[in-house]
Amino acid sequence: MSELGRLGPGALVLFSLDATAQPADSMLPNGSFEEVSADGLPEGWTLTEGATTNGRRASLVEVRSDASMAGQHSLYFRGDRRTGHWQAAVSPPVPVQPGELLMLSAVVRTQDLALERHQFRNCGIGLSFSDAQGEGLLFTGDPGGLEGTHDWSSLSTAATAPEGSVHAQASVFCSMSGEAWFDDLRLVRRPPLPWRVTETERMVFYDQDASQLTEEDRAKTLANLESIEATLGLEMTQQAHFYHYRDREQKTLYTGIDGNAHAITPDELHTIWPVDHHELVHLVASVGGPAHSPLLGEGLAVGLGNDWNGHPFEYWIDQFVDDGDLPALASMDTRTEFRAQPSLVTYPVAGSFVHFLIQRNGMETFQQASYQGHQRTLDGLLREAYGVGLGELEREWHASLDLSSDSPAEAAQPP
Ligand SMILES: [Ca+2]
Repeated sequence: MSELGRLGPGALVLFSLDATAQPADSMLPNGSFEEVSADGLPEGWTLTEGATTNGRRASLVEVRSDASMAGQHSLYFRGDRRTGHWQAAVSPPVPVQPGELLMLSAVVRTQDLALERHQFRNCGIGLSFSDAQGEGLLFTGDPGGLEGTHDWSSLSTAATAPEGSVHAQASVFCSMSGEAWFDDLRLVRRPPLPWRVTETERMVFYDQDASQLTEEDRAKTLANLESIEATLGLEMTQQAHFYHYRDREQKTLYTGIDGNAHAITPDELHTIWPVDHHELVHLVASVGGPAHSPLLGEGLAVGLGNDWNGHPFEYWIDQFVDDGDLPALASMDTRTEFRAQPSLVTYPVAGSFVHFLIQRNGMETFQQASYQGHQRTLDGLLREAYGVGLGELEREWHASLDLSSDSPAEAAQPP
């Protein structure tokens, strides 16, 4: 699965995923934005500056009735390349107890959302906790930020109220060009999972009676951490936190993120597998900087594993070629494009291509490409690091796999 970043000033944070859980009883006042104040804002909510970029205008935030998922209204955001002050809407404070697990969910639809100039890839929801003095203790969120136009999609995030928490607040923000409508924000409590904690020098493992990790499992993961660090020439300075879930359903319910495993940079991984390699690659790689290209980022996490779902990459590539659905790499450039295709195809393809890149010029050149500025295309990233573009490298990659010169890359289109 993917890498997500915690929200923070200037953080590059990735996408939303469909959460299956739809809680019934929300603690959040006016989370559907049906009560509107005289100034066109949701009753009880306030606006604050969520981010600043170069530009003079403030983004537009108002309750609208041209689209809604629940009731008649939604909360609308609009900005463009001239916007410099990106407004966030913050809910009234909700009383919480330390140790409570809270999950925030919402839906969002977008129109022509795009990341321009120095904007931040955020168009989602946040959950913050504060103490009795109103000091912030924790901020987490689902950054959303899917580029393009999307119908109503789920956002969700979960967090345990830290020690000293008195209040939680939900926020909605968008710091990208385009339009976004948010609706149906819900905040619900969940009973905390009965974690058993095993602390080692490098990692802290969390499991439950229903999801026991063995000593051997932990040892394998720790050995993976060391070997990944050696391969990447990077070292995690803080302990990594390894959360092990009973199954995918439990993981989705408690993290708000569907999928078998995911990493949250800089130091968390959540998984249903007893031993991890893939997510640790994301965490260690993030020490060097954020991976701007999903193809390179996921490709590295898969590529260092040397196989995919029990078979070498060649096995999968051969199958895609036989089936005529080996995608052109250019069709996997942006996160939206990457995610629009089945992960059973994108992951082994990315893994194989990155494996080839590392064989070709070594890890340092690959990392140079990975950590370039986020405004560039994959072709631009590669050109700067390798001196040749995506097309040429793709041809060489095909040749290295003994694919015929009339490979289907030109013809293949994303589904
Ligand atoms: Ca509504």
